[in-house]
Amino acid sequence: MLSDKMLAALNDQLNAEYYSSYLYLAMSGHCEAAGFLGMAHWLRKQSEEELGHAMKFYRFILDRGGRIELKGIEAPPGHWKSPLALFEDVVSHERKITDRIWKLVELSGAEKDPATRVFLHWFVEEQVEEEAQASTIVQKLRLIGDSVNGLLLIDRELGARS
Ligand code: OFO
Repeated sequence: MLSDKMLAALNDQLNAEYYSSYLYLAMSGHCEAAGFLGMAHWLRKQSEEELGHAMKFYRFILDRGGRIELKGIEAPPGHWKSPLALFEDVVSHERKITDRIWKLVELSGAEKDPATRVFLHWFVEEQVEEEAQASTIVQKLRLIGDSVNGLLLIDRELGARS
């Protein structure tokens, strides 16, 4: 059985994963409207992945006998001044999520809940990968600067995400 504190924190994380999905969908729409179809594709895939993360929390809460508490999803921003600014926001968002996951791990220790701790391991690893992927894109965008050719090349590369 989940403690009340653990359950509330897991339901909060469920909401945070939905917000991540919403944020990346907003970013995808912004990129598509700006003509960066590859970036839009990459971000839509990311948005779908985040829904998968949300459902992992949903499943786990129910499997542990907890109640799902869905809350309103905050509205994400809708405009970014450049692809670089947008992907910098991806990195900083993922860092915030990493921080949240690590705090959940700490709480699972404090609440003496090894099942939640083990469940969270997948997310600890996933965050390392997500931060690394987004940081690589930011690095490339910084190198590219204002080069239109460079932007079109990276757009094509991101459009190949399966
Ligand atoms: Fe981006 O990993 Fe979930 O939120």
